[in-house]
Amino acid sequence: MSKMDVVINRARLSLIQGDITRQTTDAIVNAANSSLMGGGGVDGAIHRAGGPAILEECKQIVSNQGRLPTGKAVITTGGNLRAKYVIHTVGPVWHGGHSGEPELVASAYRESLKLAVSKGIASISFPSISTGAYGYPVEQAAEVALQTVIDFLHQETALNEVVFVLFDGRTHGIYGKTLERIISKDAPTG
Ligand code: AR6
Repeated sequence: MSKMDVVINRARLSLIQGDITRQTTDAIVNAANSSLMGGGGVDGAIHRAGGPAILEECKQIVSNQGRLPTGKAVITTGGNLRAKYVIHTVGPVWHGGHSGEPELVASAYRESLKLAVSKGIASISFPSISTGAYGYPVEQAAEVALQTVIDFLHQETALNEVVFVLFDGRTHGIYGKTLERIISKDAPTG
């Protein structure tokens, strides 16, 4: 199964395996770090594909408001990307799960979604925040990520599409199983 689609309230929620820099949603989300100066993983890929305009805007943001705290989000142009905007957020580093990691990763998704809605963005793609260099176990991150997006879509109807773009097959598989479990649990019975 390479693509999974469900409808949540007014929006479509999809899981695909792929490269987020190639997505055509209005915005893509970057799993950045607080410096906003780029890095490895998806952050490196987005800056490479999007070109220098993104880093220029990130520098401006940091000079105006300082480093971006974990769980917060800011927006820049998409530069050369097909997406018009990049929303940069910072997930938590995994320290075993008792240092507020679930709340912080939920906040990273929620703040990104709120910022998108405030900018009139209708479609958005997310990577699996924190599960690469930051070491968050994928099973636990998938649960929080999907539940946070689903809860948001139940309350907010301005978005019409949310896509999770999972880079590797293992991560894609875990998100798929997790979404199936959440959907079947939420389904009306009787
Ligand atoms: N498209 C989609 N997902 C990707 C891509 C891509 N092109 N490339 C990697 N991934 P990570 P984090 C996946 O490490 O854990 C950076 O250096 C990757 O396989 O990018 O939040 C930042 O500057 C994994 O599943 O982000 C920070 O310092 C997921 O994206 C730090 O890493 C997240 O992995 C942030 O760490």
